[in-house]
Amino acid sequence: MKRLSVLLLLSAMIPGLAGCTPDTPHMTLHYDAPASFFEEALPLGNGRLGAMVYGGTVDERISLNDITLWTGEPDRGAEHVDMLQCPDVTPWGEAAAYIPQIREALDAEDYPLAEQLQKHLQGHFSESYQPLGTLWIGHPEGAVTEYRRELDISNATAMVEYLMDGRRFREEYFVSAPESAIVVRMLSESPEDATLRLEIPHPHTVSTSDGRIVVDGYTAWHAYPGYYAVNGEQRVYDPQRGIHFRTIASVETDGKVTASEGSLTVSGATESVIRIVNATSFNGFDKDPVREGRPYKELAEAQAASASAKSYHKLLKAHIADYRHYFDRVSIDLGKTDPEVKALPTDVQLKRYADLGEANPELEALYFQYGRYLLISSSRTEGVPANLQGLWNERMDPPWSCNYTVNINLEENYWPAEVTALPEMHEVMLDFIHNLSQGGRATASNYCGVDSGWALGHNSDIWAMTSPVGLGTGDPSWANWPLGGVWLSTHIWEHYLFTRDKARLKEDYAALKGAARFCLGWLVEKDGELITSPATSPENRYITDKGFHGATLYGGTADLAMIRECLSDAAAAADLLGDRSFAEEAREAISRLRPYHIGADGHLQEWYYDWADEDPRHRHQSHLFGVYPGHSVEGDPGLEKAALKSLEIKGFETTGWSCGWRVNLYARLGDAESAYKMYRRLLRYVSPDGYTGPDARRGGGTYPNLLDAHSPFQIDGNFGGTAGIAEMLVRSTPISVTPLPALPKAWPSGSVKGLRTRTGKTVDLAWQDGQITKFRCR
Ligand code: FUC
Repeated sequence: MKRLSVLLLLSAMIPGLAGCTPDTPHMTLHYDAPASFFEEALPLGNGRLGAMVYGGTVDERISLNDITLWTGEPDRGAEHVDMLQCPDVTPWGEAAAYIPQIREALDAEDYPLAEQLQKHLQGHFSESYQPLGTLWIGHPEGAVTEYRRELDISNATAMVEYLMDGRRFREEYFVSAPESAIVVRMLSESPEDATLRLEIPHPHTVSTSDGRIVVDGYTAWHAYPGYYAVNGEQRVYDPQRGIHFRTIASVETDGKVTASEGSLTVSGATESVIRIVNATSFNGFDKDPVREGRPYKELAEAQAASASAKSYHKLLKAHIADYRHYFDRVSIDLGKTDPEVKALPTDVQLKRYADLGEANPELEALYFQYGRYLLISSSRTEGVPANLQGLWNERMDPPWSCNYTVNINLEENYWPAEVTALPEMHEVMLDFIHNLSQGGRATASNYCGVDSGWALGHNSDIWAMTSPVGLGTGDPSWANWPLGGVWLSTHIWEHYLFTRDKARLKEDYAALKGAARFCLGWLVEKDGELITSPATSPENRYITDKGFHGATLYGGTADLAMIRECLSDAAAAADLLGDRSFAEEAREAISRLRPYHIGADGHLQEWYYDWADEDPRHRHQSHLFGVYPGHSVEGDPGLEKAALKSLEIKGFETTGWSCGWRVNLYARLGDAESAYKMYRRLLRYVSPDGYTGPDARRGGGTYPNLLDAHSPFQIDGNFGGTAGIAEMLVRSTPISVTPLPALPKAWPSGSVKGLRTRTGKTVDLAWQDGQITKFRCR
């Protein structure tokens, strides 16, 4: 490799990597110090591989992920339950027998008994998403000045630049989708040394030679969630089971590379390029990753060979072109930020935004586009959607197993997908729904006694597990909720409306119809109306008029809202695809569903009776499903007013994803100022979890790296926030488009291009002093 000494000139030649000035057209997150915590590091990803860049000057840390690296094996339903040998679990095949008993208890208004019996309808927990490891790069020590760390979301590249004892260093990073590789380039003005080491937290072997580190490892074949261990065991390993992987890190340099045990030393280099590839044996949700696994070693070798055959610039050019193909579809301008404020590091801007209530429309627009960036970066692997943390996780025992939580979180991840023109990313989730609909048949039958269609509880994993969780000891408020498939399936019709892709709808129709069939089998009649029994309203608890605090009831509003939506989507799809009798059957059921009720406080009633809430400000608000993401409240002024009242009771203090949801709810209800207030609340600065200084700020909001703080980190709030801005700017139904339905005073003038609508059309829009100056539907 030729020596490069004119470092700055070189970086200025590379689009997207040039030093950033306040006027740069690129959207960047930028910082004046390395990250000490995960919540300060910068996420990069190609939809399968992920990297978190810390930008350290002495010890550079890059956390690595592969979205297909999970614990576990294909979900085996019945066998799984028996295998666990948990004393509290009802044996497979016997759970549904409890349903008539629960219904009886509910008919007799014996809520404590119904609550207790619900525990018989609980199966195993999901498996856990795993980190791949960490690449450590050791650099010489010295005094650091002029430090800058940056993530350019217009190009999906990161860079770090600084002077070390007056010598300039620069590192550039990206994760290429066309090449399936993480690429790091290290540049220095004078010849320098560096050491490279891969730290892998799984059982593994490592070999080093010819400028390469090769790791072969495997994950646990089973893991229990952090809040549940059997015999103190969290993970169970067996070299003959579980997902296997090979990671290869190779270095190309103008210096010299020497290999020693597990590490590589580069000496006397001004330019080195590191390429990291990884392949796993995961071969689909229903394939044993050992016996039927992908040839991961060969795949990794082929990827390494392909990436090594291309120059850095070629790799970079292909990466940027690939990324911009998606990212450039939408542009937004919400107004200009004071250039002095914009020049401040992103974390400082975020703090001032919260503390001073400062106007910062460019930060608001950056957060919007960041959600799109994150979705493109984490959702491009067939059948493996973005999980609770997208794909960025460093922990072996991550919060909530970093799984798919379906009583809001997974769906919220995909709210921005269609409206911000990323339908390809959404298709990854639609493939996952298809997988769920397979095992979900046994779940519907075993846990719900419904022998048509499919059902899913509130958790899933890469194995598309569908059983309700809890192992017989879970609290029914979260463990007992079989409507995951019903909610998820509404994404199928949304995708059709936005894309008008009838061929894709045909592929997905069986899953949508299966979810609707489950609804028809699960509904029961009470006083001439169709309701669910038992029901829960995700994670909320009521207080009955007799003072009982519980979660199990009949006729919960959330269930009925989701069922209404699913049935009406299925009926519309059936019409389109000529399945007339099913359309009729679904519509007949809709006409008999118990309608919404308005409570004595003027709020949209969550429970069958107008009971009090145990926690009236609870983060979940599933009874408002019909407002957003559903469509059954829109256009009914009485219900809209009641929904607003419910939101008023809930207030503005809540977790990250809940803030994101409420932005959308307020926007859909046309309350622009509350939507904006909620958006600002979502962007409230939260300290990294590990930071313990006296000024630490906790709660829901946004971390320094603009990732969403539930807290802990959960990516759903980012996606909810992005969808929320879109919802404030354009509202659509299958036959109408409303520009600026919830424009706040804070954005008097601006423009947005490329938002998509349920009419199948794309919208470009500009406004000045609150008045629309341009509106184009194309
Ligand atoms: C649901 C939420 C929690 C969290 C978890 C992953 O259970 O109630 O707040 O988001 O999912």
